[in-house]
Amino acid sequence: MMKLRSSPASPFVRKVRIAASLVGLADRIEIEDADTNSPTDSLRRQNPLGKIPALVLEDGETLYDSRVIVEYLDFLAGGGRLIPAPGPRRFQVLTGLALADGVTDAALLLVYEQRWRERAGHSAKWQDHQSGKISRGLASLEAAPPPDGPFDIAAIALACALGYLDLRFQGAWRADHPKLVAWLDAFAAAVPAFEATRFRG
Ligand SMILES: N[C@@H](CCC(=O)N[C@@H](CS)C(=O)NCC(=O)O)C(=O)O
Repeated sequence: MMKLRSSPASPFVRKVRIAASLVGLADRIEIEDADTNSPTDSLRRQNPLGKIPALVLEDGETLYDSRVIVEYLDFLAGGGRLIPAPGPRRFQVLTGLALADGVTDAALLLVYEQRWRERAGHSAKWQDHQSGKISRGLASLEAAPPPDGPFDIAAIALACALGYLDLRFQGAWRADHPKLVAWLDAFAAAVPAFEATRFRG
């Protein structure tokens, strides 16, 4: 069995779990929680960055980050299912992935600001800077929403970004992004792993 170092609320872990399910490899992956804050957790030996997800292969080698893991799973499944083969479409999908992951990164930084810094150290300027990435990213996706399938790595990443905004920011994005709301509904209906990996903390 491969081992996925995880945490139940992580949007990047969710992306890998949904990808694994879509390519039919979920039953070859054991989910093992990691404590990213603990210096003694083996995670920091598996991934010096101390970040999840990290996928420990059967021979002990570890792959990270989520994009690399998804590419590996796609490769194991025969290739070209979640990430197109080299060609123009591949670069469009990878750019869509970068945008969705960038929204998630900015949302995580906002959460980490609350979690890691004392209140007196909170910076409105920094928070605005990160919020701007989220709002511009969502505005550009609302203007040209992705297709309602087939769902590739960019679509999975977007669903996880929106799911994370629902989880940590009370779904405030929904009011101004009706097309993305409809898109996420279609994704959830077509991809049962989305609901199955929802954090219920
Ligand atoms: N680019 C990475 C981002 C992973 C990431 O930010 N993971 C978060 C949890 S969702 C984490 O491990 N945070 C702990 C830390 O930054 O120390 C990926 O795609 O896997």
